[in-house]
Amino acid sequence: MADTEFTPRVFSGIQPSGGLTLGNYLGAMKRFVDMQEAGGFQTIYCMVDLHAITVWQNPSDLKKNTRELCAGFIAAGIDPEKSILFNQSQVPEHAQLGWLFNCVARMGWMGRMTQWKDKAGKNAENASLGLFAYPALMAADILVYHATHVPVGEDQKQHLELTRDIAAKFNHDFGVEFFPIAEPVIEGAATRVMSLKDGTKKMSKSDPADASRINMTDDADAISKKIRKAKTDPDPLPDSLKELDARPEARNLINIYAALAEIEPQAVLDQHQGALFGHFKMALSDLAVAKLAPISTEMARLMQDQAEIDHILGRGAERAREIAAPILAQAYDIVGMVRS
Ligand code: AQP
Repeated sequence: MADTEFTPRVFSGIQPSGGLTLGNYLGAMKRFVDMQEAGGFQTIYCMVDLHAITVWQNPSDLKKNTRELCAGFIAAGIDPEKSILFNQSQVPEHAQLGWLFNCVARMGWMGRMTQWKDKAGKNAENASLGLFAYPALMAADILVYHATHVPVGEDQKQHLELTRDIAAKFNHDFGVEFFPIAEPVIEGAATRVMSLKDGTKKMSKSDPADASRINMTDDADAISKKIRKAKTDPDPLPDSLKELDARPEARNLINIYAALAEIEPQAVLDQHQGALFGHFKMALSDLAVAKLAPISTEMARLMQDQAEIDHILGRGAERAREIAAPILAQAYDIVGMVRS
């Protein structure tokens, strides 16, 4: 079955494993909004709470972070009428298809995942089985909707390749062409936003150092202070991107500026070449505050009505199940489960 026979459908998710960061926003959420608005796709966005618990989450924080993430999606421009917006655990078909994929994926495939190696570290014996199986559940998240396009940051590229391998192996093993081979959509200047303290490390919501990231709940003062204190170097900005190859912190700030201003990184250099970082950081800080403060204000407003957020999540889950349930039923039938 050719890809074109599948309904063009976008799926992506974000873990409620902490507060939303600028990395999640620029690398994922902002592009989710673009795909919602582009038309031509049905868009499905998920708070992947089952993924979050692959490492320890305090239960009350998990609930708060899930609702805050939902508020973040809406404040950033996801319209729960245009897109389907829900949390993963309210759609049991994800975990049910995930089990089939646990039986399709191979241990060796999982063991090669860099995120597994990074997160389990030297203490793999003590890591949860869920952390190891994470990419099989991620494949189920995508394929339970027969999603054809998956917008993600660069760090998820390897997991997306594994999703394609799982779909292909399932189709091959059972002699069907049932699951689409989903396309990763990794685009823009900010596919990998780096830590403000170390330009070689990804900006991450679970980094213990708060100064390493901009949180989407940070107010104008906090955003300015973090940008002012971001690690840089004493050299002025060059006129070509090539000259930033050995200056990862400088390159990161240029990429952030470009993504926020929706221009190419080279255009940022064209505007600011010769500037010292003291000056450039002021311009970046003004831009970041102008773009992010309205989102954090709206998130705070939405968070005051928890019942409304829960209602949106519940309604989104119902709509998601309408798509997922028949696809899961067909997958179970293909595998040979009696459906009576
Ligand atoms: N720094 C980043 N730059 C660009 N994109 C990023 N994403 C995450 N960090 C960056 C993208 O955001 C989406 C959701 O990510 P996730 O929450 O599922 O998990 P993650 O990639 O592991 O993000 P974090 O912030 O690092 O979470 P923790 O600390 O809990 O592991 C994905 O599309 C991701 O690519």
